[in-house]
Amino acid sequence: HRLVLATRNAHKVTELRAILGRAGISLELLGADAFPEVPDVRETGVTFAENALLKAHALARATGLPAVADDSGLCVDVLGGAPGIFSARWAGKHGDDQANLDLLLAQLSDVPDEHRGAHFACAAALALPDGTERVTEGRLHGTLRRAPAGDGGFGYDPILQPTESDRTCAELTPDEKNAISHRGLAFRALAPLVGELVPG
Ligand code: ITT
Repeated sequence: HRLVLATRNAHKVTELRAILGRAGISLELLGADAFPEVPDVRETGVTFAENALLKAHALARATGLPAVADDSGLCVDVLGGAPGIFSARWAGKHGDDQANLDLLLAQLSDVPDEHRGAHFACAAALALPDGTERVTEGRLHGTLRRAPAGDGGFGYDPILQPTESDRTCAELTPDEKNAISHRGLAFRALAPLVGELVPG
């Protein structure tokens, strides 16, 4: 299956190689960086699914190849679901994980433990050059710590402790995280659709 991956986030590339590789479909994943001429997509959607589809369609159109994309983020209960689709630029600068995490912790400093529920959400999109599209979603529920812990993963991983775990996502091994993560769930659901729609 020759498939291009519409992301400029190296952490996503690493996780998706592992997740899709294990899903029984071998995929040739080429990052969007392999196509420097393809402009960045403006993420104008109001949902994870819309933004994932925007990214996948743009790369499929530009390359003539089937494309997959991930749009994801952290949704905090007490903030009504924010940062949500704005997770990558919560503190202003796109992709500044440390600043985003520091700002969120500061915003939640007065929130008591029993109200620190949150979840990661991921939409996985597949787009073909002819316009065919599929999208699947996954969530990982947990609670937010008061201080970061762990060196693994990326983004908000050091503060999200999955329900029924005593560690943060950043303290899980990559395999442990992928087994339960929003991204693992979304892309394992997408894998059979890739198998149906993309020639092997
Ligand atoms: P692309 O659009 O190029 O794929 P991006 O990093 O801009 O890369 P998003 O717009 O989907 O991707 O934003 C995702 C943000 O949500 C990311 O920067 C993290 O802050 C957060 N996030 C998503 N998945 C996460 C995970 O598994 N662990 C921790 N934080 C995550």
